[in-house]
Amino acid sequence: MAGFKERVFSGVQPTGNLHLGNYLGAIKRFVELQSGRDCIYCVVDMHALTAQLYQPDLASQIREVTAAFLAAGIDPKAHIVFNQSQVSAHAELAWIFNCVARLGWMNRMTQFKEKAGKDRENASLGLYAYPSLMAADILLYRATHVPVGEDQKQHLELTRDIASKFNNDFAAPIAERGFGEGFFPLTEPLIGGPAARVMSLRDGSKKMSKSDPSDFSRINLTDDPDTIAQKVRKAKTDPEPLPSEEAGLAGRPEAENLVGIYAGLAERSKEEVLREFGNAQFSAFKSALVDLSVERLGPIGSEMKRLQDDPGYIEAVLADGAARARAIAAETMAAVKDIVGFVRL
Ligand code: AQP
Repeated sequence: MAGFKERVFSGVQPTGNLHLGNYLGAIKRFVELQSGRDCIYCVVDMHALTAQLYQPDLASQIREVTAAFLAAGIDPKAHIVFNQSQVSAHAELAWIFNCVARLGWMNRMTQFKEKAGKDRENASLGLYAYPSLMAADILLYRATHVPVGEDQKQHLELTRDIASKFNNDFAAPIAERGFGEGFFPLTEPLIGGPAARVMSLRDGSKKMSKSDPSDFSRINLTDDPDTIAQKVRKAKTDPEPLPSEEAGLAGRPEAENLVGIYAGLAERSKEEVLREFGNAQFSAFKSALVDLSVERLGPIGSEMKRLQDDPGYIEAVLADGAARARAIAAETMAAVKDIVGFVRL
């Protein structure tokens, strides 16, 4: 974005069961974006409270996501890795954004509707305000790009709406302070690739998700090779062989999902995968998918376990990242408070 320093920000919730969807849709892409860019990757532990208030294993889940970042190849010296609750400015900016965001905008958020389900009256205010905190996470660092899975697209649109309203409503004090282009960037989502939306292995119409009660619906990053093999072999399919072109995947969500997973792991397009496996039976394709999954995920899972056995190291990484994140956040918040008109003493 013109006028703004290119900066990448993204986060993952420490809600347990990190899975292949989190890896292909987000973490793998975090790793790829590191070269030549300034990246900030956050374990969004304050968001995790919206899933379940008391999580006895929250601290170890925070360490698990950090370990996944590092094991996948994020360099915590060249970039910033930290957990959200260590930088209180996330909550401060979120409050201001709660006053910027309109109820009409929030009421359109489909993730809230899905997660609140039928018992909406009993959902927490935090779950409802989740997208406003997410906008604060991103804009606190005036990030220009956010790699996310497809499920987060609407939240990124809301982030742009919040930035735009803030820039417009406070146009005069923003201009007075020399932020000609607006104070916040209109952040661009980076969504794409063959695995931007990985589906459940048990039901091709449902997203692969940490909270699915069936462990067979997902491949966890810490699954051992035998478990990965069992889950892939049991994955739901249909009776037809694979088509040789992408158009042939229409109306076959389970086949499309497995081909997308293979393509994401192999760093190839679905078209290329089908050129190799077109007309193959699922049994043969699944064997190849098991081999590829074990080859790509095995080293990440074992490195995660090794790192998790050294909580002191993980916490040192988080402490260093938080100190560097706090310094950027403090600059943004000082300017925001001046723009809004708070008295800073
Ligand atoms: N199935 C998926 N396919 C592709 N990307 C995905 N992501 C999540 N699921 C898929 C991406 O992973 C990043 C981190 O997600 P998150 O943990 O912050 O939140 P989430 O989207 O709510 O993840 P889950 O696994 O689905 O958890 P629950 O079950 O709690 O809802 C994001 O970039 C997300 O897009």
